[in-house]
Amino acid sequence: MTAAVRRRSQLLPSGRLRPGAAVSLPVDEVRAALELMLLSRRFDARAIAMQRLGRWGVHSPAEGQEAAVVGSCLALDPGRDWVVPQYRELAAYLHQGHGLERVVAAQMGHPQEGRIADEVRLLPVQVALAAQLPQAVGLAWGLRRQGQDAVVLTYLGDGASSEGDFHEACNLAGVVRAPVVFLLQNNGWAISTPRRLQSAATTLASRGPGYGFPGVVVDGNDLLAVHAVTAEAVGRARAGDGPTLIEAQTYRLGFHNTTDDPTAYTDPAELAAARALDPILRVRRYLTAHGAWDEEREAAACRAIDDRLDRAIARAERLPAPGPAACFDDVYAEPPPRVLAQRAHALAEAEV
Ligand SMILES: Cc1ncc(C[n+]2csc(CCOP(=O)(O)OP(=O)(O)O)c2C)c(N)n1
Ligand SMILES: [Mg+2]
Repeated sequence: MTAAVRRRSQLLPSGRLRPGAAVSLPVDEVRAALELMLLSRRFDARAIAMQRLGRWGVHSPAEGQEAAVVGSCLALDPGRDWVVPQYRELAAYLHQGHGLERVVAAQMGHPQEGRIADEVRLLPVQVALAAQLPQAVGLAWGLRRQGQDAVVLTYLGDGASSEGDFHEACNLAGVVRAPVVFLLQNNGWAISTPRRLQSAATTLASRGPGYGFPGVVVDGNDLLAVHAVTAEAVGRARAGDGPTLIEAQTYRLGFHNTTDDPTAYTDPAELAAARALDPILRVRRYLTAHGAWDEEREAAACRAIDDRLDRAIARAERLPAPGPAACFDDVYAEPPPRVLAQRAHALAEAEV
């Protein structure tokens, strides 16, 4: 095991299947996947519009990366497996059973809504880059030691793969053969730092074999290929064969987040080329060719999504305004004295 394996695309940009491709998702599941991809895309558009109105917190869109997120999370059994996210994986939170209305309300100023229900196998968003990865490995190892056959799918970016935590997590995962799948979304950028300045490694997946487990490069804009590769990695992990590092090569079509202006550092020609490879176009073409999608279905799906978003926003607006203590609560099971002191201070200030 010396180099990363490169997987051939299954779903070509034209929407045609590569001859001989072994498709792991039936058409009706691909249709459900497209609906989830559309939900992610429309959620992004709404979040950005709301942020510009001052009604929403900072948002990091997944635009362009929907196949990488949806294709991978659909390989999990949400009643058994866990997701440990970075911060751009809305579709995976929803697949695990975390409610859209909770995500919306948390972003609209209700931090207590960000709490994940005990029965949902999902850890919270992690903004401290790569800090989720040792936790994902610990979770996976612990589940295995408890005799569970659960798998942990954890997400990271190309930028996060330069952090020490990534390497420590991979090292331990390899040694203990933790049932974990590292899904590295290489979207070309870590804010304004391009991939070529991130690492001299030929591929980011090539680090896997260095830690004693497979590294796989996959077309991250190909829903079917991402799903097939992740399903295989999940199967290996479940069978006790240890971790896999998957590098889904995709492209960030939007900005890093709502505080960013990528026109200052991106090349419009590169962006236009990436737009032509939009993963949603590809799945739409595939389903249309199979008679499973048309303009009417698309319009109905978009209406249903917009209704869900409208309802979630209206619900968030009806919630009572959170008190000053809300951002301290639900962070620690047992808050340390420093946090308790800050909380008391915030409450005292609010009374003045
Ligand atoms: C430890 C740490 N260092 C720096 C930052 C600031 N920061 C936030 S996002 C980001 C880029 C992350 O890039 P990548 O991992 O590729 O994820 P992407 O945003 O592209 O999805 C940086 C440097 C941070 N959040 N945490
Ligand atoms: Mg990135």
